[in-house]
Amino acid sequence: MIDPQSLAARFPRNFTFGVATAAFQIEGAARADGRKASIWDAFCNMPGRVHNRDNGDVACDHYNRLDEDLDLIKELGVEAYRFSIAWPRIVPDGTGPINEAGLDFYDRLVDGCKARGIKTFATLYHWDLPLALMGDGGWTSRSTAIAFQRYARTVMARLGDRLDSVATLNEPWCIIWLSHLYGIHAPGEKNMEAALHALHHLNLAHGLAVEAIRSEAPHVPVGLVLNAASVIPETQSSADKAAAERAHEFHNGAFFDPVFKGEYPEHFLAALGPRMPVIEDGDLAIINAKLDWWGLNYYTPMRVADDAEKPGDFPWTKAAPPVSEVKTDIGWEVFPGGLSHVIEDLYRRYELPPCYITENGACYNMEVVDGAVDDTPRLAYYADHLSVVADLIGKNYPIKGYFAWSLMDNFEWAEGYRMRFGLVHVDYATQKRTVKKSGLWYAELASARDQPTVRPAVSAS
Ligand code: IFM
Repeated sequence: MIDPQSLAARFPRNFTFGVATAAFQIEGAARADGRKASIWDAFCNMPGRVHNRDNGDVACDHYNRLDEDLDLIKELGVEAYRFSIAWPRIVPDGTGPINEAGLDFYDRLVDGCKARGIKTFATLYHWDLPLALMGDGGWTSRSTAIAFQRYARTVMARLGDRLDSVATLNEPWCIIWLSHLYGIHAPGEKNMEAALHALHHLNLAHGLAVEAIRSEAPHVPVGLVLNAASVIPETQSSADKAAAERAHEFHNGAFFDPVFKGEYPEHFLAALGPRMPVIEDGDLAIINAKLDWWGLNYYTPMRVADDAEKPGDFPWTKAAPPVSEVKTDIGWEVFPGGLSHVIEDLYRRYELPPCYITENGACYNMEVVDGAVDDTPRLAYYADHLSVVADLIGKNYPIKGYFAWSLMDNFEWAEGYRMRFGLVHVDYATQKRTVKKSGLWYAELASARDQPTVRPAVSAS
């Protein structure tokens, strides 16, 4: 087992270690205090969409266990908590009346963090679009971007004085391709036109939200969290390398290029531009607003090969087999080298601000045995990926912090509750939390920089 103390010693003293969650995945209380349905509530109700027809009605009951869970974060010894704010709690219909009770909950969350000395990293959108907005087409409609700007302004006016950081969106790739083209996430659309419309309106929503954040709370550093693909060609053939470039444009460039260069990628635009919505004058300047930071969510590489028959739409690639035999319980290849690959590649392609690793972690489904959870493979995953982060910092990449995904087991979207990513085990029948072996290890790591010789006072349950 990698010694957490010596790993911690490889990070600068001002490096932030944190844990991350998202509202729909943990809060539950789906109908409490004025919250209305999101697209995920509806998706969960549709047969065949979510494993076991699991839903977010109760989840980890975090809404009702807020203080207990904030105590848990404190016990883990981390400096920061990355959470998301549920739009359907704040503006239940997406537009129209503001729900004060929803804001009150996040007031308590933020104050609770502050009282415990935990920094607050809020994300405004982690996929729970108010269902009412689907009446206008959801993200395919420009009006959703306008509604998001108003929601962002509302949140920042109320919480901005106590946030240490804010992200507009979590993982645009999932919101667009996974949800509007591959049909796996809500709203379950499988249509390129829909995806391309949603793409531009989501990018615009990001830019409009940056404007709103800066006008309401100019002191709060603002960023965007991207699950950039670590695109690796199967071979070094020119066909596979060209395929990897196309894959980069499609999976990364569609988001990075407008945000960091103010344009859509060349080949992407040539192939798909005619099916995009009208890009109004000024849109790209809004989207291209300078950011204070960006977040990378990394789990596994994307290996691609050329698809010589060029079926269907750009980018005409096919999946290449994994190189490592090691996989997590969700079937994702474990390859820490993909993390350094994607960071090095993206800093070569773009002028990027400082970075936080806003998510990294592993799915292993070990259960509690005699009051403990032995999830050694998760611990090894963390140690190996954190070691890569330390190497990157050693090479002067500006990585400022790392958030483990996730604080606790939670609703893993289309996989329901069967896939577990937590440092803390959740027994969904009793809501009992049990810190796993990986959680105890992460607590030692996070606490090590402040008190190099003192072990954190955290127990397994
Ligand atoms: O659980 C998700 C999270 O909501 C977004 N990033 C990836 C995680 C694991 O799939």
